[in-house]
Amino acid sequence: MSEALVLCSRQGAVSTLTLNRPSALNSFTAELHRELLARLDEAAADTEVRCVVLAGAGRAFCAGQDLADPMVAPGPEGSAPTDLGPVIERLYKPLVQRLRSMPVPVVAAVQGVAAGAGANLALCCDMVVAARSASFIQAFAKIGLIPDTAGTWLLPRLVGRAHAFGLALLGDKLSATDAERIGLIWKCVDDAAFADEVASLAKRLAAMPVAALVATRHALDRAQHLTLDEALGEEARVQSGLGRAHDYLEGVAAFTAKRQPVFTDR
Ligand code: T3D
Repeated sequence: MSEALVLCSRQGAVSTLTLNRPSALNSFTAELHRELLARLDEAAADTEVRCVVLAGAGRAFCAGQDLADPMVAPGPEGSAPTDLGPVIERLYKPLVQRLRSMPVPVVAAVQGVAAGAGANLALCCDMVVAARSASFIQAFAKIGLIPDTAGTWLLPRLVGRAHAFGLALLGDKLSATDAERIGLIWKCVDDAAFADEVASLAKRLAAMPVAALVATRHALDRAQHLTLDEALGEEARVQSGLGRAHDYLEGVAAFTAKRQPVFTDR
């Protein structure tokens, strides 16, 4: 039997999903898309899961779209051009939407190269931790495309217009150290410390009030389009709901009693 395209493992409340096409640097085929979406759906539906880690097997995180896949590969000269629009609509868009609507925090654990849609897949996650030897490439311009998988939306928000343009137009390899320096990712850690760092971050997030963390994701994203007054109104609205939830009561009770809180909302 062939190996699964997405490996799943569980450590306590942390579910780790590992892209598993190492011979093609975990590049995306339609099958890999389907498997990843299904595994994310399962993690979202499993109330015991409180954090998801997304990783890649072998020497890459993900090299983006598999350019050899007949679904996207240009045909011989003279043949009808391939329409990439439906591929984006049918596969990449739902994947981004799934990631951004996960009911738990999602951590990208980037080892090796993250290129094209693979880079932006990582950037779609709530936090990105990269090994020092990892790198990020907005490879799209090199093959005549624009940054997809939310790249146009994420890049200027993460690093500002100047860096977004530099990364997207040139498509150069950005080291993990520089990715951390310009604010593209949360943290770059030495290779030897990488596994422990990811595991402890994921465990820490899983023990936090994850419903509030997810509400924070949505509030930060929404606020990008709002005036200050609108954002203040949104904060009041969201806080109103969270203030009635178990985790707030538990957090305050634990603080008052000087004990560790046990958060359960999701
Ligand atoms: O097309 C659409 O549907 C639109 C959607 C687009 C989304 C996108 O992601 S577009 C961008 C696609 N990705 C790329 O353009 C990246 C292409 N890959 C590279 O530039 C390099 O492979 C890397 C910089 C990622 C790594 O370089 P290196 O030197 O470490 O490895 P390599 O030797 O180039 O690659 C190793 C193998 O993986 C090699 O296969 P082989 O020769 O050993 O049989 C290579 O062909 C394969 N590989 C790497 N990336 C892809 C790939 N095979 C298919 N698709 C890939 N994207």
